[in-house]
Amino acid sequence: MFDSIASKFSSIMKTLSGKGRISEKNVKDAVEEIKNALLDADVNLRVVRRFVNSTLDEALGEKVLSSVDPGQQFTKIVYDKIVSLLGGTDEETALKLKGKDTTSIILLMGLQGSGKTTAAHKLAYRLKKEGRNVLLVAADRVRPAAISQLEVLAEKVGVPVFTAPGEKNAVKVAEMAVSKARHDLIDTVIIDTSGRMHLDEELMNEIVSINKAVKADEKLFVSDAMTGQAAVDIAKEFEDRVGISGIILTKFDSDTRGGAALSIKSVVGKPIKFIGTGEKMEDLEVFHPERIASRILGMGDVVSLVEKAQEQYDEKEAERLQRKIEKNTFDLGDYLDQLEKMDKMGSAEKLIDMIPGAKGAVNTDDIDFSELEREKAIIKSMTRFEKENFRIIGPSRRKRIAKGSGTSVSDVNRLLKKFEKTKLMMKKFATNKKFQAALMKNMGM
Ligand SMILES: Nc1nc2c(ncn2[C@@H]2O[C@H](COP(=O)(O)OP(=O)(O)O)[C@@H](O)[C@H]2O)c(=O)[nH]1
Ligand SMILES: [Mg+2]
Repeated sequence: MFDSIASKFSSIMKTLSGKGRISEKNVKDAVEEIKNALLDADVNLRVVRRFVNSTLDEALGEKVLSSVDPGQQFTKIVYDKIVSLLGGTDEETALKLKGKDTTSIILLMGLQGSGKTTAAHKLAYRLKKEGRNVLLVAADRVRPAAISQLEVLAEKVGVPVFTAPGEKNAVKVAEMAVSKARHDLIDTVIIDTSGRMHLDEELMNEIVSINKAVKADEKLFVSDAMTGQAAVDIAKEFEDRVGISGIILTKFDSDTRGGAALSIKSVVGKPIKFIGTGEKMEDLEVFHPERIASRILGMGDVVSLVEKAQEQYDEKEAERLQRKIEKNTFDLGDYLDQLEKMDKMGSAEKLIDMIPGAKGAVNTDDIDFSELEREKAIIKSMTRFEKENFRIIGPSRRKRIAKGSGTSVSDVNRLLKKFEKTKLMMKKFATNKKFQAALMKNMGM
């Protein structure tokens, strides 16, 4: 998502950056291009108008035109606008659940196929990891297969599911589940409900009744990002009828233009709390407007990247690695470790999206995965001493390593050259903090 709008925004920002002076006309032209980019991304027309007018107002003010680096100032303004367009503060996006000594209830609602059942098990997985005691409730009594779908997913996560076989009435199912949860001292109940293909009265009434019966702490509207502006209208309808506390935007991993994500907060007035980025239980991320905004502006998503990487390592190892990078003792053995972890960290594509400057510059089609396999084989053919001291690997060692790994001397040469370069880069970005500070500075913060 956002690929096309991101490439447009990056090029708009580039035309203004680095200029010592920019004229009123420069600003107006840039804003006009921004307007077109937003419209192309299928952003709500009224939202676009508001965005454009307020950007123009600020950008034409004294502060920008007469500043030392007007391009940077302009970027900062646009960045802030996108952040507020996308959504709220961390506090607004956090789930509002009660303490673990009582039972909190999360109600999921939305159209059929929007990803409710998938989101239910993803939320269960996340909350279980946070130490909560979760019960999933199959309150979709319309689709015959819905109950077993939730059962299968719940089993994957390892949480119980309340199915109430034979009960047709969703409100009753929800009520029974909640009283069972209270009795069993379960602290979190996630209710998966039914959806229709279109909005209809019956569906609305059912949700209203369920909510009346259970008084949910979180009423999350699950919305398919691929639905575009229609998703925004439907969300508004649910907000008016039931009242929602937040939005889960699913299928963020699809290549839609991003219009729904950029409009829904302004139109509905409720924050996006999570995004679904795949079909598996771990593919649910907390929504961070700042990160998406910097992704759209081509600044990359350094913070997400660092977090994602760190999730995979236990903290100790991360610290060890950090120290090695700081002390410049990162060796080929460590490099091999990283290569082997890459599979765990998700697709290379997801990662590249988040590296500043890499978007557009690196095409995942260009990544030669067989090359990475070759590199692993080469390093595995080295002695420990060689791994720790790559500079001692002279011609005869190279020959031996190539033979041992079934590669050629030029493959070995290439790896060593690349490793040397990597070490240089690491030296530059010695710590994440410094890296982040550099980025902030770059953005004029
Ligand atoms: N790629 C992707 N697929 C998703 C995501 N969320 C749900 N899906 C898929 O969308 C389809 C409908 O999801 P489901 O949870 O059954 O929708 P429901 O009818 O609202 O309960 C399923 O095939 C899911 O695997 C997501 O974030 N990314
Ligand atoms: Mg479902």
